[in-house]
Amino acid sequence: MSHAGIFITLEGVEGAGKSTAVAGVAAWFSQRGCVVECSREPGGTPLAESMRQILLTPTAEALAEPAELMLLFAARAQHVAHRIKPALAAGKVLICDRFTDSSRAYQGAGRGMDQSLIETLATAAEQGLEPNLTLLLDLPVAEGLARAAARRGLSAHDRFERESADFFERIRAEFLHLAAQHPRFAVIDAAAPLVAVQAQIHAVLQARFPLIAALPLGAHHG
Ligand code: T5A
Repeated sequence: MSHAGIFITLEGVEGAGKSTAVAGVAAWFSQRGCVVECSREPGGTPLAESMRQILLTPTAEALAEPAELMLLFAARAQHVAHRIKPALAAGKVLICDRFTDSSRAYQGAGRGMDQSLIETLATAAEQGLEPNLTLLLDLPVAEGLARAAARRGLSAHDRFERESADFFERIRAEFLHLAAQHPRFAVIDAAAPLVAVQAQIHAVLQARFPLIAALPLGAHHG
């Protein structure tokens, strides 16, 4: 593609299947000749990945809530400036596992932090960037936590996975609230079997990107 790229984000509670879905979205675009990059938040650049370590690793010194919020946005500012914007400027499809909606849901609804502060930080970090499409993988909290636990096996919970079911219920409700407000969202029933989740995602991509959907499979275009 020679024009500005496409920015797609995936959101949802723990274990919703975002990482799994990222690969399916990437395959859909690359089979149609698009150049794709996959990334994640917090993280996505070497410095932002260092911040991810601080954010996810439980430590004796508790991370204060404002520090958590500002560190998330510091990582996001690095990611936007050094990875996402350059990829989009090069005409790529950038697919990101979580973005600012996770801060609205986890820090805003989950932790109860000031949503207007979150929007101020978002304006500073995003520099006008907005996803073209946000796939919300929605499923009951208990199911997501069970999937995440099964995948984790005997390894330790990260800082967020230690939170209560209520915390994740507030997050799920906020994601659904955001999806009802912003047309860039598409809600996917992520409780369905994997093949049905993939089919829903393909249908959304087909509807939102009809020109790309019409390209022959295996096409390469500049
Ligand atoms: N955070 C992040 C904030 O608080 N604020 C922010 O602004 C940001 C950006 C990130 C943490 O940071 C917090 C939120 C998070 O707590 P993380 O390790 O990246 O930490 O956590 P998650 O993003 O939640 O990633 P997970 O790996 O836990 O969940 P996924 O990616 O949604 O799930 P996935 O794809 O790994 O699948 C989980 C398991 O379920 C299976 C998979 O095979 C896998 O084993 N699965 C299915 N099983 C049955 N049916 C299906 N349809 C399935 N889909 C997947």
